[in-house]
Amino acid sequence: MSLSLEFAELAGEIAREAGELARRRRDEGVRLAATKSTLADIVTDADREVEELIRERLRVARPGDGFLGEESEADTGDTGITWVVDPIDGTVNYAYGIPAYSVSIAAVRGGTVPLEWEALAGAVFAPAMGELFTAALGHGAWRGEHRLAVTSDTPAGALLATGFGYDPTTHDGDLATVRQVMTMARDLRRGGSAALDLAYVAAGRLDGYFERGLRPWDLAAGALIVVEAGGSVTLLDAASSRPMLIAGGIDVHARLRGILEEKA
Ligand code: LIP
Repeated sequence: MSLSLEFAELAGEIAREAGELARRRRDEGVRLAATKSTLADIVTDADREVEELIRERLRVARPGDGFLGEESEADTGDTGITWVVDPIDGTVNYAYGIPAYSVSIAAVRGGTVPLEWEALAGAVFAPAMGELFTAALGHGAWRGEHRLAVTSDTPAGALLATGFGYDPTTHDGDLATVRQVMTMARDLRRGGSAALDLAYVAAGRLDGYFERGLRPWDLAAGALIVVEAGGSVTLLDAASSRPMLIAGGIDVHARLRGILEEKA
């Protein structure tokens, strides 16, 4: 079995186990553990517990690999492989009891600069919906046993998704971006989990997605799933503090890039 397929299988297994833990903790009641960059940027006890489980499973299965997670110390490892993990993506949804949250696990090689790395495998598991999205480099993207493909035709305009950061001072600029992008859209969705938004682009449930300010763990698995489903993913203003991620089928990605590069 190729390394990417082996990693995709491992990521999927761990994402399922971690997601079931997150779902149990949600049913038991969620406790706020702390706030981070702003009052709106929360972390729950479950975020930390789920990341600890994922980290321990990877330590046993892949000793020496690096780890870059949202809620714990980074570790560069010594194998050249790094696991990029968001234990609960869509944390605010999770805290409010909205089912659109996911566990995102990716294996990358060649450093941890988003999209400069070589993504080998990714898994996004949505516990409340019981859906596992996976991709292995060169082996396609899947929802369970179902092969995924991005959309290619948007005669009524593109169904797009986006998101907004935790810093309220960024909202005006992001809303101006939405106004610009709506010229190519039929409608807009704001799901609250970047990993799920990307998985939905890969599954053809969205035509495209754009969002400023994502962290590596928000996008690592979902970006590979989109590419392996025949789509394109680009980080505009990659060197800035709030790079713009765009994702979609080839045509939608090109149209998003045309509008957003002008704006940048
Ligand atoms: C979230 C992203 C979402 C974004 C939120 C937040 P978290 O990640 O998945 O797309 O709009 O601001 O960054 O914090 O739930 O892991």
